[in-house]
Amino acid sequence: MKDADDYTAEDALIVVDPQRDFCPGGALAVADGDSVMAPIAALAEQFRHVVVTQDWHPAGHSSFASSHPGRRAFDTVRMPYGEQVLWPDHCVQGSAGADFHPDVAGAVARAGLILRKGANPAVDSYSAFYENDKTTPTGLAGYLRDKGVRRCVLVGLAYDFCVAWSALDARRDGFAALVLTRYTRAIGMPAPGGGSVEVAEAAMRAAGVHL
Ligand code: VGL
Ligand code: ZN
Repeated sequence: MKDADDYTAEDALIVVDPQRDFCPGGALAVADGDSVMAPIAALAEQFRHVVVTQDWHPAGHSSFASSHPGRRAFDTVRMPYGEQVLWPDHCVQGSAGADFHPDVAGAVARAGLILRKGANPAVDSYSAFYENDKTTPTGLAGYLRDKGVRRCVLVGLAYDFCVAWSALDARRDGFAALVLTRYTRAIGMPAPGGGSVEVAEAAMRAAGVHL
């Protein structure tokens, strides 16, 4: 594990979606997700650059199973931009579930940028860098480059979706990427031939993400 002195001004801590809806009691709860919040807040004190992302969907978002009659949460559908998992309604703009978990407040306070994503009703956005069409940038890469950042250190929720996709896109945009798995928790969708954690980890390793 890394010591404090290992982080430099060329590192950015990217705190992915540390929101109530991804914690126990929330709409898309990740088991044990709340347990990483206070540790992330402490970790953030070691970084010059902190970015916090916030999943921020309009009501009726196309990633919600409720927007697809006859479909259920965790089904997969074909969207114009590719395969999309359908989720329970979550992180609706302005809702209590979209708020940051109170235990991560210290990291939010240190953030130079709070990046909201998933606001386009027609396209989901797991990654902090690109919408799920893998084409529409959020602007994060430019922000980080302007700050002189060369490495993204990623933590938060959920490991197998928004953290993994963000790490992959960090690599795609030319950043080194380190996921501190102790500060993440996974949704963990089972699937024949490899669940979401296995798929995400294989992709991250292939892309040169350090775990
Ligand atoms: C996430 C599913 C839907 C995440 C966000 O933060 O990993 N997962 N929206
Ligand atoms: Zn979402």
